Amino acid sequence: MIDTFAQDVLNGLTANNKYLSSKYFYDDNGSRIFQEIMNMPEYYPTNAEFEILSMQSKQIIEALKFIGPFNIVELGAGDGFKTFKLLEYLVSNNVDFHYIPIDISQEAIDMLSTRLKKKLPSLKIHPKVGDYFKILKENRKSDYPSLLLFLGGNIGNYKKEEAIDLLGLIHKNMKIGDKLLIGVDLKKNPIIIHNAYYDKHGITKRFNLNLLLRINRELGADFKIDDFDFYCHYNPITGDVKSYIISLTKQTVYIKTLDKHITFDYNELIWTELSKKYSPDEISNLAKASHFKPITNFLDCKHYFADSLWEKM
Ligand code: AVI
Repeated sequence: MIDTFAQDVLNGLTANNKYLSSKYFYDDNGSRIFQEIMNMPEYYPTNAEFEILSMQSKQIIEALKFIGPFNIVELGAGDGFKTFKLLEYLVSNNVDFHYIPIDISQEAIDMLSTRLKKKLPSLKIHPKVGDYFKILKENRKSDYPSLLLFLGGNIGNYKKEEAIDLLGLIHKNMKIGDKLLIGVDLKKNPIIIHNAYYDKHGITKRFNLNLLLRINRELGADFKIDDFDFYCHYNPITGDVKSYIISLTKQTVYIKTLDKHITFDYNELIWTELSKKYSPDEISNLAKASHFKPITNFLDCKHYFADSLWEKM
């Protein structure tokens, strides 16, 4: 029996057009490289979303129209860096709410809780580690309405049908009247997007090639990293940033766990990631396709990024 990672690698590398899923980027090393990406000046989503949550907390909370206490449930809370300003605003205005950060990483949740308890001692925090949907299902039983946070623009990493499936699942696990605040990267000057993903420092290249190192380590493969390169391309019409690993030579790689030889042609591509950008109209359509009612978009001053507020009807 091989595990899901091994099976997905086998399916992807034996397909006619090779692919690997970007969800496998985030091993410990990959998560560290992603932190480096978020700290690059060219990677605008981090600052843009931080600005929205820092400057428009009041407007966001007013738009919820919740009467009385409520829950804030954050999917994939991570280090909680973005959410801090929103929480700080609520605590300093004595708003009655409970914060329920969810993450798959125990380490991330522990760090977040320790930090928040220190910085916002009166915050009512109930951290959870594990499956989003199980925890959301539990949360449905709460007497209070909920604001779900799905920040960072992660929805852009899903193809249309996958995004609708995921949002549909989130919708199913919400109560009528609950709200979802979802981070979505916007279509904009293509050069800005190009520079954020095809970065001159080569950090995004390292992020992609780390996936081959992970396959070497976890599945006993013998990828020679120097024989591969990285390419990415933004299509301003569709809004798709597509990232690829390129094989620089005709070569064969052996994957021990799969007992499989994979051959690569000269310049053959492995598609690794989709980072989709949306227009405001496309955001509304995505909300409706997943059975939500779009309420409003909160944008940063440069209109690079949106935190879009939706309601479960
Ligand atoms: C996690 N996700 C929203 C990032 C993005 O922008 O698609 C991952 C990433 N890939 C390359 N740079 C950042």
